[in-house]
Amino acid sequence: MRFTLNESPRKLHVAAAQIGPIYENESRGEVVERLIDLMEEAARRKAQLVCYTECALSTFFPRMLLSDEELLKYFEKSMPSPATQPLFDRAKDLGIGFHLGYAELSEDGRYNTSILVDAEGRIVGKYRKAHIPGTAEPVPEQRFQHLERRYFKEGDTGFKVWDAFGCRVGMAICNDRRWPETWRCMGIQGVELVIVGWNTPLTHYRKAKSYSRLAEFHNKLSMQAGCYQNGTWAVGVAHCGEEEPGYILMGQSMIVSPLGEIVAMSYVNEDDLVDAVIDLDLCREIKEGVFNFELYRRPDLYKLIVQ
Ligand code: ING
Repeated sequence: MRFTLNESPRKLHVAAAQIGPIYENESRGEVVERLIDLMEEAARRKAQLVCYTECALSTFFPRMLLSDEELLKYFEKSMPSPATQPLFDRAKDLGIGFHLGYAELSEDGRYNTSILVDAEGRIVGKYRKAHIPGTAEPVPEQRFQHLERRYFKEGDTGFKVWDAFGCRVGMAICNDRRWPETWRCMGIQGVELVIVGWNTPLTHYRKAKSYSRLAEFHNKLSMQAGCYQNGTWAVGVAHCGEEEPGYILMGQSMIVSPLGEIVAMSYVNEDDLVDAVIDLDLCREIKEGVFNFELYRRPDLYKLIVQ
């Protein structure tokens, strides 16, 4: 039996570095150590790109109502920041690229942000979360809040695609993955790999009771549809586990093919590394086939979508 994958000139070894519960009293330094442990495992497995999750540096603080002062301790004022410099240094030593989601404090406001860093330690891409879920005001009867609309401005970067790691790479963050427009904007730019981190509370807010049993299905549905309908690979990375008693975040870090198949997925709710060697030329089966945009797409009929 011929092992042909190695002959594919465009293969990339990617890894999803899932992070388990991060407790409120855990320091940035302790979290970065966990991230570096996962990066070293990725390097041992010869991965070329390790992907972290959304807001990977702290507990998922939008569950709490915080004062402006308490809030600021969760934000990075620069990138690299003093806390994340060791991550950049280790990555450069190991010659491995990475994706990182973090809470960004910039001169024009607070954003839910992610960056793509190449194997030389250069930030080659930056994305700010467009679709900000939850509420700006606490919901009185809820034990856990989801105050992302209080803490983050809606992202202004739009959905870009960069040439990196020998392919076309895009980024999205959490709720973005549920919106087909996110994927299509990158699909139109020829994306071949989408990296998306998530913090998805299984303990859905009260009004979502009707579908909270479907949380894991909706996650797979969003990821698999996005990949298939745009002919792209995706690496999805969870921040998961029980952050405090009764507040449980979903896992399911996964790698999905352009055919819409989940080729690897985490089956635990703690720190975990899920990796795969992906064949980027598989995207062409879709991009030149069933979803050949040039041939089949009808933008003349889609104006409603942007009105
Ligand atoms: N979290 C959730 C997500 O989109 C959510 C918010 C949960 C929206 C369930 C709708 C239903 O996965 C973040 N951080 O966006």
